[in-house]
Amino acid sequence: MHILLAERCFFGSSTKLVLLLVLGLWCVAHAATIELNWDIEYVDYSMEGMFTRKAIGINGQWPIPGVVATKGDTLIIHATNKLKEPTSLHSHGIFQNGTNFYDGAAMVTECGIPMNGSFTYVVNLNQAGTYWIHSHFKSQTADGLRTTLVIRDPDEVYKYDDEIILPLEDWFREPAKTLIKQFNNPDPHIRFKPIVPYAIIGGTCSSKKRLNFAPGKTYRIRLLNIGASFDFHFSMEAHTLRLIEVDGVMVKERTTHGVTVGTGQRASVLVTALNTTDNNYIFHADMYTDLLQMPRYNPLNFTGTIEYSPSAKIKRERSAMWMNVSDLDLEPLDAEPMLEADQIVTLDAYSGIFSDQSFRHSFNNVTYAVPQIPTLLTAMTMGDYANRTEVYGKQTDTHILKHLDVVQIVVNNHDYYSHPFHLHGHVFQIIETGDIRSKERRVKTALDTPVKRDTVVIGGGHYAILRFRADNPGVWLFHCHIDFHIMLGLQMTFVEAPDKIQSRLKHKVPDAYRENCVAQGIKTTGNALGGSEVMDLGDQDQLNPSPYPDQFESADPPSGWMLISYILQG
Ligand SMILES: *[C@@H]1O[C@H](CO)[C@@H](O)[C@H](O)[C@H]1NC(C)=O
Ligand SMILES: *[C@@H]1O[C@H](CO)[C@@H](O)[C@H](O)[C@H]1NC(C)=O
Ligand SMILES: *[C@@H]1O[C@H](CO)[C@@H](O)[C@H](O)[C@H]1NC(C)=O
Ligand SMILES: *[C@@H]1O[C@H](CO)[C@@H](O)[C@H](O)[C@H]1NC(C)=O
Ligand SMILES: *[C@@H]1O[C@H](CO)[C@@H](O)[C@H](O)[C@H]1NC(C)=O
Ligand SMILES: *[C@@H]1O[C@H](CO)[C@@H](O)[C@H](O)[C@H]1NC(C)=O
Ligand SMILES: *[C@@H]1O[C@H](CO)[C@@H](O)[C@H](O)[C@H]1NC(C)=O
Ligand SMILES: [Cu+2]
Repeated sequence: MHILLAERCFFGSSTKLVLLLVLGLWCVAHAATIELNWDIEYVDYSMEGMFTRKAIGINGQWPIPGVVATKGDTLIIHATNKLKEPTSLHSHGIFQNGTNFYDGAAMVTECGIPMNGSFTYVVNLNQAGTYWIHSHFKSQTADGLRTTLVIRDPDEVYKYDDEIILPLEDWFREPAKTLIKQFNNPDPHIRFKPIVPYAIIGGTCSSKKRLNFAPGKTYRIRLLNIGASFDFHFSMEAHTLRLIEVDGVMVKERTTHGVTVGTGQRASVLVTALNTTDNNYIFHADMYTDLLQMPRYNPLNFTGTIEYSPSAKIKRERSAMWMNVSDLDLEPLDAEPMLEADQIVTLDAYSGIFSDQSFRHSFNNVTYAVPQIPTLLTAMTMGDYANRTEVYGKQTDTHILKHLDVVQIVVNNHDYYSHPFHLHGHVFQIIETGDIRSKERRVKTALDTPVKRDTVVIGGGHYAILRFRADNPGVWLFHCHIDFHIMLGLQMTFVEAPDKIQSRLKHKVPDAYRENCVAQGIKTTGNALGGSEVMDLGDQDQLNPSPYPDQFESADPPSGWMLISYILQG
């Protein structure tokens, strides 16, 4: 029923309202140091008059204005936490090379900013491309603590006249905590209760969104999926897209009619405007809702306007819009050769009912639980024990990487829906993808130069083989970027070169970092439970929830579909 309500605003494009919110929202700066004061606080956000709910905003605003910088700048964010719980800020895709303690992953690389506390993040922006900033404390990203970070390159390879920053976001009526409670319920009737995702495109309701095009000009559209869970497919009627960037990695130009941007991913496309102002057209930002099991509403088709003239009529022109570009078809401009693996880490992603009677996700049957001491502080303070995985706690699912080894990650997704997997501190080469069961696969050969990304979407029942060089000592998470799946345990930890963490990073940690731990009663030394020995972890069950699966779901969609269709129709 509420789907119908939503249609008035979200599934039509008839409204004549002109809202030129786009670039006005984004603050532009060119200085070598960009210094921002961010009060992180609750804001009432009204979804175009349809419903109002609390969002986590900054300085009283939501959507949160984006940051635009130039390669080589330093971004300094003085963050003050005015929420009723801790918080943190993660710069997604930024390597934090030598500054792992500014990566913002709460209880992994820092203790989090306490209530009423503050922290200053100093982020070196020496990578050009399209990035974003979001909370890495529980599910605050889903509640809105997220914005765009664009780093322009003074020596841009591709030429264009103008730039459009187009964040694609899902949004829900319910706060994330309520949804997580639903999603980890063992009872499928509750777990699959229909929920309605809304879309916010470029900071507004898609049907009100105008991309203002001038004849003959070439635009770089920076697409960023900064939502909580769903992939978007972007396409433009009557226009051709030329894909030039994925996740900050410039690629050889590739022509397409559509591009899929999974949660956490970014893509830049060049689009040359048509030569007349006779017509306006439609762009699509269609949302894939596979994991909701509402086949009738998958995809949800959101559309907005490509506007040449406010008085022109919309001309529909459907083409091969559903085309995707496969990662395996892309080549990075830097032409880095394929890496040879030194070390292999296999991660099997399963979900199911765990022994605490809740539905959870897992890698290798371990559902992630936060340690009592941030993993980075454990690595810094445990001397030679830092070389042993036990010290980090079984449920952080820690793998230790040797400095400069090439690491191959094999990810097998045994769920029936896709997950967007993200690695902190690195980009990885995508070497191979395929179907786990049919063995149908696509492989890069040694002569190829595989594309690199920081987030890869792996389809249901599919696998991917990824490689990266461990040349960035630190503690880096690898996790699904669906906020709800992080909360349900689909996350693991790489501790990269513990000896280098101790020799290079330990002395660089700012005082305020430890003070924020002390303020929350979190110890700043010791193993995952705060002990001083490697073996005194005791009963692993102390880290809730208990890790043992009772029953796993199969890679096939469960038979709840009928039920859901019934609920929707009735
Ligand atoms: C934070 O500040 C508010 C307002 O001053 C106060 O009511 C609250 O108790 C403080 N909370 C903590 C944890 O210090
Ligand atoms: C627009 O006109 C110019 C000059 O006549 C031509 O070179 C270009 O190909 C045209 N572009 C399109 C999209 O038709
Ligand atoms: C969205 O468009 C696709 C392709 O035209 C169609 O298959 C699908 O049913 C549409 N979704 C909805 C909810 O109408
Ligand atoms: C494009 O990608 C989406 C999302 O991953 C997928 O659901 C869809 O089937 C793909 N379309 C094609 C034609 O491969
Ligand atoms: C995880 O559980 C699944 C399903 O019970 C089982 O097939 C698999 O072997 C287990 N994997 C590991 C690494 O224990
Ligand atoms: C980090 O910096 C070192 C040089 O100090 C460099 O060799 C390495 O490639 C960098 N790693 C990343 C991921 O940027
Ligand atoms: C760990 O093992 C490596 C290789 O044996 C060694 O070089 C290093 O000093 C050890 N200690 C730490 C903290 O990494
Ligand atoms: Cu996921």
